[in-house]
Amino acid sequence: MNDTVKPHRRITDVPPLDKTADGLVNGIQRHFLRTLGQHSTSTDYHYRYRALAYAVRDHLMENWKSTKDAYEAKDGKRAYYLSLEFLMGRALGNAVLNLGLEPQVQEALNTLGLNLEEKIEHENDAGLGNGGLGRLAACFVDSCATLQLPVTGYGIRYEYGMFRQKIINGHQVEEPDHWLINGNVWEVERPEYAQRIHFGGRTECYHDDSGVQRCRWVDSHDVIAIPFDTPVPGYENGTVNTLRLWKSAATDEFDLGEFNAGSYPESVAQKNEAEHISMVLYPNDSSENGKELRLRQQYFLASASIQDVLRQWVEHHGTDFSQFAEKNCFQLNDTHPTVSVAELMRILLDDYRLGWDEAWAITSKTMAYTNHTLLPEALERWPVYLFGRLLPRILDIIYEINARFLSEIAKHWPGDIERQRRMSIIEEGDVQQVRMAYLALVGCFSVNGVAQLHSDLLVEGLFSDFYALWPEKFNNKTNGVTQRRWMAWCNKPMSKLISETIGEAWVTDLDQLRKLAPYADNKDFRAQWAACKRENKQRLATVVEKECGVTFNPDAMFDIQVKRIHEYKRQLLNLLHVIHLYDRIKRGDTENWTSRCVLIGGKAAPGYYMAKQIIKLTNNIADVVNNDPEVGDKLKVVFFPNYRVSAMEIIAPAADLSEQISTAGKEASGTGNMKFMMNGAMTIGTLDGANIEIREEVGEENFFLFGLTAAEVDATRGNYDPNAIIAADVDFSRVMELLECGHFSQFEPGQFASIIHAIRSPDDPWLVAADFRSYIDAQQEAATVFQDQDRWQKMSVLNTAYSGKFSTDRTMQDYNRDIWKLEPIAPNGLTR
Ligand code: B1N
Repeated sequence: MNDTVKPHRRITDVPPLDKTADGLVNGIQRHFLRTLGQHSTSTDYHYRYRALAYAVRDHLMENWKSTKDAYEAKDGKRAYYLSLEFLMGRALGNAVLNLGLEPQVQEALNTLGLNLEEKIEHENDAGLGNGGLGRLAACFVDSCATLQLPVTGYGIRYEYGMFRQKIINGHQVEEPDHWLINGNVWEVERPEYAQRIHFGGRTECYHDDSGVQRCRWVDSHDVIAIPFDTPVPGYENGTVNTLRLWKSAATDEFDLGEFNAGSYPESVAQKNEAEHISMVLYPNDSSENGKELRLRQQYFLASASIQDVLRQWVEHHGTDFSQFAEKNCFQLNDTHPTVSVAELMRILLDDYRLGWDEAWAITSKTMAYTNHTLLPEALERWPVYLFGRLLPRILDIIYEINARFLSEIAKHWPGDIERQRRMSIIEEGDVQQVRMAYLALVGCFSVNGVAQLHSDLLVEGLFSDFYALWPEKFNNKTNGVTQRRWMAWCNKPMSKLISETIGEAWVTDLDQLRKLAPYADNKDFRAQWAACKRENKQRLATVVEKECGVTFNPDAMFDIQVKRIHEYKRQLLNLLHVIHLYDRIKRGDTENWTSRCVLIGGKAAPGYYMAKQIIKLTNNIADVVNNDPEVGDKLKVVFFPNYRVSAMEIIAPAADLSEQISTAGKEASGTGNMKFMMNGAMTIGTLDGANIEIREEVGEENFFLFGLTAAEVDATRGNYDPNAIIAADVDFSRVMELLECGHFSQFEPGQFASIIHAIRSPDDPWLVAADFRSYIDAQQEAATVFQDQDRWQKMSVLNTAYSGKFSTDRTMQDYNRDIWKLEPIAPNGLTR
């Protein structure tokens, strides 16, 4: 540095920020004029939102810095959440809430004649995830910041997030989600921490100076990973953690051959391939697609993140790794980042020249794996040839891990060749495959499922061989959601009523909601509660009117199923019930009728034919039902387009009935179920995933249960006769008749043949017909209870009151107690 004169002020000596409304007004004006170069007559093209966002962001920046400083000073253990998905949604409202700035922001905007709700709509969702798994990661980082745990999220900065869903003639049409188009106020680029990532090439073995044989990865085609950091604020506690997302870029060594031949533009164009890695999120939920680019993404994330952690380690501790495992923990969000196991080995072996045993001791004490699904189609396998071509050195290491592991198996179960074959990380067959889940099981010290049933099924089934070997590795961590976004932020009317009734402590201690339980018996309180729900329903009705052109009556029951469209989630069962209600109305069976507004929303993976058929059927049914004057207000049906985080913020608070109707044993946990419960909806559901725990908490009398259990589902396979079930049930027969006569496909004959076939097939894995009757009966029970509003509101209050377990604050405390073992660190000694 050429700092020859002693400075008068350090570059970081900035006067403190003014937290008043006036201070915010100044901030907004300054950013509008000076940061964004606008003037008062600018048409409002996002600039007013951005000026506000910058002004709010200013208030995060110093806390962000002091959080980093505090973590470094303490030099305690840290954890890293590695995930291909972070479904963050919008940041502005969350930042305002967590900073405790809402009153000032409102006042500042009043002063400027602006409206917060309206400005917020200008922010694109950060839709860097598919569904539950990605949103869970977002809730986790929120809770870690609130608990002041030193946890960093690592992911990919996709240029295009989850596609935007349009509905055209009832069909899903995908549009690219260019979410960064108007800039992103919430990210800070950190080119100084860029990392180099290898692909291709080959392994070379050599003898080092002391004659030890070593390997290295040579002739690789490298890509650069550039980090972009997003602040993750805790709730009013001075902590701001970091979400670090990697963008891919080309190195500046481009093809000289082309260049010499005078093809400068062509050689620069080759940079494309590198830049493609972080271009787009794969839109498959709970299924893999086996594309090479996806494996590139996985290794890109793993390598960049692990190198980043090692860089910081070496900066502070040099190349002594003896304490590394005591001070670091990687949590792998499903198998997607599991190549990290081999990558950490590679760096320790090849770059830092540790011996195998030492490197393995470190790696296997540092990595922890969360499984999110039992569905066989979601279990990742990569062809060995692809691995060998793309990541040759990594494949060597996986082979070595496997060889040592199999010899352990051989010692444990001598002569049990079949077991070795079953447990091998490499699956034999026409095409050899790397089983990513097994790499995780072998390389990690902790393996967890995401709800009790799911964790039990894992050790009984899919992972039973590994459980027999290492029972101590396996544990359950039931999912949760953050009550900051999913109650305090999105449900203002109820939050206010709750805080007035039991105080505000629930915002960081959700078990406090239990104090609401006695108020379920208080008529005045129930009336206020119902008024909040009605206000929320009115708000949703307005959105539905605008988006779908259908009028929802806020006094009807709002019956809602929003989640990815998948056969196992059984949106189809919901539709059969809707058809049944329609049939009852048409035949005049409407005594004591409970009016319903049915809302279904969710995206189908672009290549998932049946899921797309289900969307089309929903829209066709909606068309018939909503336009039949005989039906009127008794039943309305909509398919809510482009379901996403910001839509759920309006939907969850407005729900009366939450549809959680998956085939038992298939939904690992579910998290939408928790958001609805927290917001006072009743659940109609199967004994699946976290539904079981929801029912345990709220009591069976406050839950509409139906359907086969997981064990019964297994027993039903192979002796299932849906046609007999249909024939024996008059209501079901009538529903099928309406479907099969083309009532919902008047001008599209045969449109729903595949759906009809699926319902009638003895091989239907999702057993839709098996649960039809008990589902219809449970729905009738719900409708009857809804007529008794006193009773319904009481149940609604109790659902919220007993939702405390489903806070990610609890989930994170469980991970921390059993797996991470981190100490909370308060920057500047600040806590709440
Ligand atoms: O993870 C959620 C659970 O609540 C859901 O029950 C579960 O279905 C979901 C491959 C997945 N499992 N697996 C995925 C996502 C993307 C992908 O490419 C699989 N998502 C879940 C949170 O635990």
